[in-house]
Amino acid sequence: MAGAPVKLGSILSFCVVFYAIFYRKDNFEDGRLSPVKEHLLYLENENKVGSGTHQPKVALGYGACHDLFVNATSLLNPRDLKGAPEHFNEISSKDEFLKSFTYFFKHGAAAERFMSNSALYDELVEQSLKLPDTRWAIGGNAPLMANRFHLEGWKVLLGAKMSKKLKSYIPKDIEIVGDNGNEEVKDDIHMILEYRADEKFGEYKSPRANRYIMHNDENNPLLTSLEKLGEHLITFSPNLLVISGLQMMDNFPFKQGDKDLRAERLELVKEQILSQPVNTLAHFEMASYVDLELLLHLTTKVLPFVDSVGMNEQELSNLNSVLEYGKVMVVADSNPRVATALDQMRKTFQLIRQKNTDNGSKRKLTRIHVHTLAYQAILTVKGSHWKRTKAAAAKASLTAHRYVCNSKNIALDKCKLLLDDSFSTTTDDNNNSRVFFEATEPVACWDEVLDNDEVDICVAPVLICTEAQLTAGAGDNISAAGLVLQVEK
Ligand SMILES: *[C@@H]1O[C@H](CO)[C@@H](O)[C@H](O)[C@H]1NC(C)=O
Ligand SMILES: *[C@@H]1O[C@H](CO)[C@@H](O)[C@H](O)[C@H]1NC(C)=O
Ligand SMILES: *[C@@H]1O[C@H](CO)[C@@H](O)[C@H](O)[C@H]1NC(C)=O
Ligand SMILES: CC(=O)N[C@H]1CO[C@H](CO)[C@@H](O)[C@@H]1O
Repeated sequence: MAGAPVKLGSILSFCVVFYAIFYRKDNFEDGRLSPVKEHLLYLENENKVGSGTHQPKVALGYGACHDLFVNATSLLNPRDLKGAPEHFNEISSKDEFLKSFTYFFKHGAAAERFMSNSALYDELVEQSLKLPDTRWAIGGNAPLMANRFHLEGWKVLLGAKMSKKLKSYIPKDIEIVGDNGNEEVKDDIHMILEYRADEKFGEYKSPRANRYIMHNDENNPLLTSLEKLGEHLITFSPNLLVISGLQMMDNFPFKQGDKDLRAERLELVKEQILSQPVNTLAHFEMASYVDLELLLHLTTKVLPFVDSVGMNEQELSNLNSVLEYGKVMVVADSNPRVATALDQMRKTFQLIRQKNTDNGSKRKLTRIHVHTLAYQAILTVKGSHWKRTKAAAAKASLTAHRYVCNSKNIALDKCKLLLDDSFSTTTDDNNNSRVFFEATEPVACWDEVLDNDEVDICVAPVLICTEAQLTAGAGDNISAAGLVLQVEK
């Protein structure tokens, strides 16, 4: 659950590098950059929340991990590869590990795999620690989002079982619940095996920079902090509950005979959401899932019961595909047209709304946030609890830039816009509705009727950072930044 790698990391890093190379030259010629920046900042400044007595409260689950960033080609020796690269759902031996790694390396594709062989896993961690460039960081969607809410002045409750050491990465004001206080906790470690574009591994060459993530989690797949979080929710009484980290259950060997532990745990997630009064808004943070059974569980146990969903373009295509066709979509267009993403958002909205009805849910989906390299799109139902959609889209956009450039200031010579001067709002050939993108009014918002409700859709361009410093954790920062302005205490 390396936060980012799971999320938009890989695609983003590739694209950012790509655009950095190809679009540097005409940066300065884009007269839109300066007014776009000024107006996005204006929207952000005009809409501050989370100070003084108006401090809103957020509770986040589940889990945390210690990310170990490792140079993949330094750790592994291509001569150990016996046979052709191959893909496995889970890894149990060094042989499989090398084949699996090489398979994704030669495609430059992001992957996240569970390693069932703990002894081998520990050995690899030990070897990694001997390499000079290996570094630690805190990982997991819940802690990364928690930090962002805290930074924005919220009161934060985090459900995660973590060691004292890992807790030291989290600001003191954030209340962490998950263990019973005196137990010795062993953190789940995620190995983030990084490689650059054009690196060589034996006879193979990576077409682009990416990372292969491996985990051997014990706590995260079981959502071990769920019960403790539940106890604290009663008195904490959050304005917003964020459900994330469920992708750690992907491909985890849960079944023992007829018993399906995963379905049981997810049933408890559902109950946790239902235990909250309806004026506590519930948000589900999507992630990169490949296990169809798990995805189908999400469509019956989580999605019908939340008010909001956040995701990147890959996750949107996958979710849409699962809801519409019952099929996983492993890779999608990494830079979709606005019209395509909006159509998928509409479809996803309607399909989840149908589930709200079928399952007699007290909550209805009223918000979808999709973040892509080029733009942020937020759909909210008018008259729902979600406020300031326009400013939220602007803030998410600024956060995307700041995160990737690793700088609070936005330098125009490091910015690039990918949106054209206008875009279609739908791919429907019979409908030529277009939105004109004005540099002095960069966040375009309009109304539509969907599922008999009036919705407000806002699209903000991203000032894409052309000099990428960081990509890990971007999705978590962006999603949290979008939520920050939308909840009224
Ligand atoms: C890994 O190490 C090799 C050899 O030092 C270097 O060329 C490569 O750039 C490193 N890769 C990453 C992702 O740091
Ligand atoms: C939700 O609705 C679907 C389809 O009608 C049904 O199969 C499923 O059992 C329901 N789940 C719950 C938790 O009510
Ligand atoms: C065209 O699409 C927009 C959504 O972008 C919708 O609001 C509008 O009703 C559509 N018009 C027609 C004629 O279908
Ligand atoms: C640029 C940016 O917004 N980065 C923030 C992402 O979130 C972490 C907290 O998780 C902050 O420390 C970063 O400053």
